[in-house]
Amino acid sequence: MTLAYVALGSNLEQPEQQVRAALAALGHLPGSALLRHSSLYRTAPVGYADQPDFINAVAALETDLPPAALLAELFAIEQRFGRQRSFRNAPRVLDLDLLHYDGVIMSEAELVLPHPRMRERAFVMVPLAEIAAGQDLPGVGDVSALAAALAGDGIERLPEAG
Ligand code: PH2
Ligand code: MG
Ligand code: MG
Repeated sequence: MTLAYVALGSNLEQPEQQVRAALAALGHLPGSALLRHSSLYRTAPVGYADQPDFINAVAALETDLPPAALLAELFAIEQRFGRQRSFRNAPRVLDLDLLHYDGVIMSEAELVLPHPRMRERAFVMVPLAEIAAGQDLPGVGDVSALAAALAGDGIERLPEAG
């Protein structure tokens, strides 16, 4: 079994519900178990600004699936949720990004691990620090320190219930 971290994001069609439903879907992946997930966060769009705020979260999975198979399962969930691909950083019903897969470092057209932009993104690192506090992830660094350096960067934690 391998520990993998997945980022969730949505900014269309009731994003909070999309993210909660996607967390449930991650819990049903074959050969995998959802170990824990962060709170949900409301975050300002990064990259392409003229779009609604996002809801973001990060999940920790334990999985038997190799990275490419896990990625294919994540794409399949995005498809089921009605993801349309138009332009880079366009608004979306659901985005599932494989952030980190144990210590695997790879750079292929379909998949780069760890996720190449995760260290700069508060909407990834702050939720990740909630579930991986104090960890030094290979290829990433000290999660809590990286998150602390970015915290407050257009992100707000949502209350637990609802
Ligand atoms: N995802 C992007 C680009 N910009 N901004 C926020 N706040 N949240 C995201 O999930 C996000 C983004 C590309 O996937
Ligand atoms: Mg993404
Ligand atoms: Mg993606």
